Amino acid sequence: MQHCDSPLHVTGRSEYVDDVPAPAGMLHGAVFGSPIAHGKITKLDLEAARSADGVQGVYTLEDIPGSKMIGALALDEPLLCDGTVMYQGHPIALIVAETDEAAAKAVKLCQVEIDPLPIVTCPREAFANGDLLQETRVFEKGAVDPVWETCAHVVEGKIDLAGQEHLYLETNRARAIPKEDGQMTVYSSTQSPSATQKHVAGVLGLPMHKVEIDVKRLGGGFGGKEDQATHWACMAAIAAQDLNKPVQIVLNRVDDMKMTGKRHPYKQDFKIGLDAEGKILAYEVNHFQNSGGFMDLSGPVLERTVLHSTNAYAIPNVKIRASACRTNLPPNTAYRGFGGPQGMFPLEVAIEQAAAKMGVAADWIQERNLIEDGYVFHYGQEVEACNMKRTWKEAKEHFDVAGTKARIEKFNAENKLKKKGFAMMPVCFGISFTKTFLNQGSSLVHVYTDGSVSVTTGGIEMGQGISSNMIAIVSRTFGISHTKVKSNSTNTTRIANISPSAASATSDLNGNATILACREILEGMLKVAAKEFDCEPDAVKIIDSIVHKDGAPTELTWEGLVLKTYFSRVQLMAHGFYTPPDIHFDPVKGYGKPFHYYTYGTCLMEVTVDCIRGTYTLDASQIVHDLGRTIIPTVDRGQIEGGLAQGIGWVTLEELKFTEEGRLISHALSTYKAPDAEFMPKVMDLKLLENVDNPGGPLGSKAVGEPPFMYGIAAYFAIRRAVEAYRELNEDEIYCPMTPEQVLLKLYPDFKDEVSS
Ligand code: LUZ
Ligand code: MOS
Repeated sequence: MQHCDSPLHVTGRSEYVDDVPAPAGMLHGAVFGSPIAHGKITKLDLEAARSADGVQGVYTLEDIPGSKMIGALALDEPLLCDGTVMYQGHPIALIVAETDEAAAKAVKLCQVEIDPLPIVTCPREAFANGDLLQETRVFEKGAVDPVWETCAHVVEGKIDLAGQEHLYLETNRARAIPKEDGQMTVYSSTQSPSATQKHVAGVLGLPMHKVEIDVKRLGGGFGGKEDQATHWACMAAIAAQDLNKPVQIVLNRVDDMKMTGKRHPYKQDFKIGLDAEGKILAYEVNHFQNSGGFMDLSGPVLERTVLHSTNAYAIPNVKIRASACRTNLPPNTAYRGFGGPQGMFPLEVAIEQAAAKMGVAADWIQERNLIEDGYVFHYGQEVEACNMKRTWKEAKEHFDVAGTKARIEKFNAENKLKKKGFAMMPVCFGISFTKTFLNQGSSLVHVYTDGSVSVTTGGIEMGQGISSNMIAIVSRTFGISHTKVKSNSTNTTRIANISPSAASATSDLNGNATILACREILEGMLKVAAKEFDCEPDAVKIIDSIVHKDGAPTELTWEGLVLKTYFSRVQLMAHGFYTPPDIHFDPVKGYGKPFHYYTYGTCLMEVTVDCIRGTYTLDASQIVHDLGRTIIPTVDRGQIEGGLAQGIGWVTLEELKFTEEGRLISHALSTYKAPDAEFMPKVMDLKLLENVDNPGGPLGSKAVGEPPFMYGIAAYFAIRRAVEAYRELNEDEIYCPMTPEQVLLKLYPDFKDEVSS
């Protein structure tokens, strides 16, 4: 089986929010955002916009009939600005007009005067001002302070880690359609239909049962629509309710980039201590998260940063401090990895610098410190069924790391103006929402009398292939062809209280729920068959749509049995509910067993740097990954390659640049460069770990969405090492991403002085 949407995607027939023909009289919304990053509004003049051609409605905070506040954790964010603008692009007013051109024109007529307040874009500065979104958290295991003096090597440093734009192909959008009796249906490009439902109901002053959210599919989410699709759905619904007409909001690319939050940039201080044999004895890191103007998901993102700060390494003494610093940037949010990548990066820098000091290869230190069964993380969870060392060892052997290293050494000795670099990246990523209550999934399976089957779950199809996985799970659980199964849109009327499609857990949670629903139906069907054959139900099995008795095929088909079941008045639909049984986490103490299990893998990366131009090519990525038993191999491969691409983008080309005034200057595809097919490694090898199982995942599978993102970090160090083969580096602060411009400045540091003077 393959990703079942592929034929639709490549022929342009897959439907997104605004592909469905517009209902009669549909209006279009556009948003007026703040021109500056911080200040108090002294005068807002919307009269010119209100009387512009085609304009039907203008809305500010006062016009919201119900709750004016939204927010994932606390209702801390006014849906429209409450008089204090917190970032550039902060939505101040919604304009609704007959066409989107008219709405966009009217936005330009909005006038605002703002008394500026000091703009803070650096999290260290916000921290120094005491401007935090939550109290600074400290996590400790053992004690680092007494250990430093016992270490043979101690290294300290500072990091400036940039954020990342989600760059989903489909920008944020929603279509709200008023229905009879004050009801509202919203078609939204959201990863969190129930959160959207809750907030739409809240701002409209309606009970949740009067609001229906329907999501066919997303053109990408990557976390950017876990919490921040809500705003546009709420705005469209407010206007739709007021005007009693359908209203659609589709953000253009520039507005989407300016108005929505991104991966959190961090500033970090680290200190690492090792013994003479390369064992890490102590690690201390201080994370200053650049949270942006409101909380959004910053707290949980920071929590995952803390949990993954030691990545795949066993370290006896750990101290982690983490602060969510309020700045005048858009509220930063979930992004594939959810703070995990930012947790792992500084430890890799620390290992890199320790290796330089010790005169050894970084992977020599990495290898000596990998986790294994029995290791207890700083948050209390013990590692079981650990495949970390296995993936590392297989990567080294299968892809001949020794040979690669020798080849690179020879190349670098023979070439003056081209240098190669090589890096390894181990990844251990915890699977489950760290907010334990979110770990629940639901599924509704219908078997129709012709034998066709439909499945609806809480999972959102955002290109990742959740629909295909659900179809595969139904088909395998029933023993029928996947062509008999269809997956439906995600809809809050059919499934209640849906957790976001996030945390890599969508297939696990909804897939296990789907298995339970199918089993319930199957149980009834097999009883009907057993009665027919006069045998026990366990003697009956469906294989390839044929009913088997005692292992031998009968005349009875799936379709035949479905009809018999129907005529026997036995149920052919069921709802399944699943939650992983064994997880618990005390968020105050930061202690427990937050993860149902871990996924493991190792990535190798080889690059070549052009030492005249500062440009680089990625020669090869080689990955050994633990997928458990993959459900659909091509779907999982797509996730691994896509995650790798996005991770590589984060540490190489994608430079999210804000000015000191908080103005995003990489706010379009002309200034923000993401990897393309051409840029990706020339060789991309993937080896799946064999003979592995995962009792925690549906059909023995493992979650795959986020872990491969962090393989991309290898590209950063491979490029760095290639540069170091040309010239010794001397930096006060490590900056990421490693753009070609950065490489050029590293290759020719005097040139930098010339430029700045
Ligand atoms: N979203 C969330 C996530 O709300 N909680 C999580 O723990 C998480 N982890 C990864 C990605 N999204
Ligand atoms: Mo996410 S970062 O929406 O799994």
